[in-house]
Amino acid sequence: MAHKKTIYIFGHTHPDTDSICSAIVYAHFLKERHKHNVVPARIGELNPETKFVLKKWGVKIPVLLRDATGKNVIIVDHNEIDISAKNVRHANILEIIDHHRIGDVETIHPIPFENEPRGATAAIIADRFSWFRIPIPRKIAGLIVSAILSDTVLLKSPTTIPKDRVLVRKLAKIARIDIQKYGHAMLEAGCDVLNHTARQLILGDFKTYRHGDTKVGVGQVPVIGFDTIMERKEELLRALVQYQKRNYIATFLMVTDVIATNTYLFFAGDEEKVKKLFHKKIEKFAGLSGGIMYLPKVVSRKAQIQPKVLKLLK
Ligand SMILES: [Mn+2]
Repeated sequence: MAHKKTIYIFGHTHPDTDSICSAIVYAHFLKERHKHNVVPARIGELNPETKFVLKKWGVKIPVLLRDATGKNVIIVDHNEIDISAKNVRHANILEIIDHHRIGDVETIHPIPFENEPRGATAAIIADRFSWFRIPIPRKIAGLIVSAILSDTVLLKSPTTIPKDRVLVRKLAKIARIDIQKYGHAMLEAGCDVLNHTARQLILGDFKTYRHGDTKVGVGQVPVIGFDTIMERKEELLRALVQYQKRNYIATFLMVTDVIATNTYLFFAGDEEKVKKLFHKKIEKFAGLSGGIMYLPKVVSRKAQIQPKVLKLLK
């Protein structure tokens, strides 16, 4: 048999659990479909939550893809150049599976491009196992459940659809885990605020949205209880204001209590414009632009923050 060129499967930069698990799970699926030249990859360092997940299920950390030039690739969990691999424009994109808004990845040839508003990309991939009647082993079930619970914050995010809930219940049985117990342990592993600088907390899970030359950025830090992190609120806001100076019209940081599902939204940028988007009281600090707003029942960047923030780009 002729040697086939390796196909790298990867999610977005600052990879989260869905990006990493989707790559691993889809590689497993393709191998079951007799495509053996696929390799799950990542384009950044793992966060503590994802490390917990891979350890729990005994799965190797995907290889780091530093540059996509000339590579055959499958893109999961994103379809925007800005958050994709270095030189993805010069890669040969074979397929895209995603649950985010349609972005700006372009291809020369038509390719399979599946985009569905689901709780996680891993949920879309899980459906394929059913269509092709490919059994889902315990480990793969564990990874899919982890990805969905992570992206939907234990199924509480408004991005969760009924199909996702059914899927998680089914797969949790195969994985032999209690959804709540496992989910809490996983989120807790991701809430490591003590060992990070303010800048690391802001950039650990940070997304940039662009329209021409203007850009806004939104980071998110998951916490369990606000006490520890809010002791550092002024330090966090200062770092956010500093980061805005990199030509962002505004930068945001969601500090989200993943159990209580409430968010403190930090922002740096035009206060009047931000005020109009959220209509909330703003806490200010002497000598610091920007401020902090409390947003009860807000957990999802994609569903609850991004649509508002994107208005700043128009
Ligand atoms: Mn995702």
